[in-house]
Amino acid sequence: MEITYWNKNIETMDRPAIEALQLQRLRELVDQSLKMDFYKNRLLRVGITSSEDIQSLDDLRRLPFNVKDDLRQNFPTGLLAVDMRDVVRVHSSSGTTGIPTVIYFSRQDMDNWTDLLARSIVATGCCQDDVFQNMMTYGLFTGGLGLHYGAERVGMTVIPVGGGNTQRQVQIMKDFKTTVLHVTPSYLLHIHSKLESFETRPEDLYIQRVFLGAEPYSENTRLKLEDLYGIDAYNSYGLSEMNGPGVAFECVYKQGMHVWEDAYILEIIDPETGEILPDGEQGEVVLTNLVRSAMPLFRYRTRDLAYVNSEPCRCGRTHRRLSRIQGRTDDMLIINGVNVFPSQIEEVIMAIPEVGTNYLIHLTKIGSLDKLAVKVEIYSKLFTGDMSALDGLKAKIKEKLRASITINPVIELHEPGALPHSEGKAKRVLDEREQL
Ligand code: DLL
Repeated sequence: MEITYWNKNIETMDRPAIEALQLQRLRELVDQSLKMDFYKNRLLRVGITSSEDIQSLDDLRRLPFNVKDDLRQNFPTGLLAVDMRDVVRVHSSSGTTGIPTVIYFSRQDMDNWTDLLARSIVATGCCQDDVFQNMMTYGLFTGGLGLHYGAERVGMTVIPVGGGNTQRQVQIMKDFKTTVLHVTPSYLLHIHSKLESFETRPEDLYIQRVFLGAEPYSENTRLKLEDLYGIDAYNSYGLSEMNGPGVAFECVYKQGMHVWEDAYILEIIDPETGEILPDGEQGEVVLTNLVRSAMPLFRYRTRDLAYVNSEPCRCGRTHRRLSRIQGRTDDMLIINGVNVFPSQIEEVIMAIPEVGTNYLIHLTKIGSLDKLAVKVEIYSKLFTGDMSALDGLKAKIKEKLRASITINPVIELHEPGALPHSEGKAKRVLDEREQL
């Protein structure tokens, strides 16, 4: 396989060089943070008074963690490290669960972020010849504009469609012979269920590669999408607090996402104790942004659960890889006392060929017992009126789920389009236990 790099020197740096660069940048970050009231108080409390206190990367663990609430409490400008006139971009989380979290970028920050995205895009084998259709929402969400700038820097032909309007998306794919898509996995699944109504077959499209991210999805969903469209799908991870996308991205080998370690320090911790876990063990992802001048942020607890693969990658990149996000510390469901991650359910149902492109996990309560219903859309050709075939399919899904999650779910089969769908991040769980 041909391997292309955006910045070969940095991407293939040996480990000691990466760590030396991280240490230098960490020390700069500490000095910069000591100039800000919020961080200064926290750092002084743990006895850090200057970058002299950071002698090795191990000293990172002396720094306190930061969490989403710290950003909220400092809304809107408490964590801004520069004059507002030096800020060239603001992004923010949607704020649907409370006060939004705001992220500021200086011109240098924008340049660094864009470069990380260009690097990510080239790692998947894309180049200037590609036509890039960006179906992520433009606006305060980082998914749209982030990749937009990165793709332009690579020199791809960028089509900034944004999310939604499925028929137009498909028409644009055909008109401009789009070769690369950026989209949430749930929306790409949904688009497939609509193709027939637009008299389009996947073979009529020119898509070769797709960047999937912004929401959790299982390996079986990736395989299903690759199969349905005949594409290569690459996992892309990031979060607004760490700029947005471009924290970690898969290379052509698709065996985990390279975390750009010249720009971020990655730690995996035990979410209960805060103890740092060795490579290979699953825990909470903690990230330090080493190159953001307008809004420094260190040891940020993401709540995402994953593990690190430090084996060398065949692509030659030396930056360690992050596994698929296995779930979030705050999305684990406790169903009649059993811990279940929605991703476990998705992993099972997406491997069943009859299951279509949408599903919903619905939780209710009957008396004191939790009831789990898994609603799945199946392909319309299966609704032939043969009830015993449908009953057989239900039983099959139920049995596979029971074997995996040890809970007996109720299975509902639906026609394509019957369940709510999203054009951005999907809401896969409807938990109505509290209200009942
Ligand atoms: O979703 C940034 C992004 C945009 C990433 C486009 C990739 C592509 P937020 O809205 O702040 O930022 O949401 C961040 O989304 O903490 C994860 O829980 C989840 N997430 C993002 N990428 C993935 C992924 C963007 N590849 C939150 N797999 C993160 C699983 C993901 N979860």
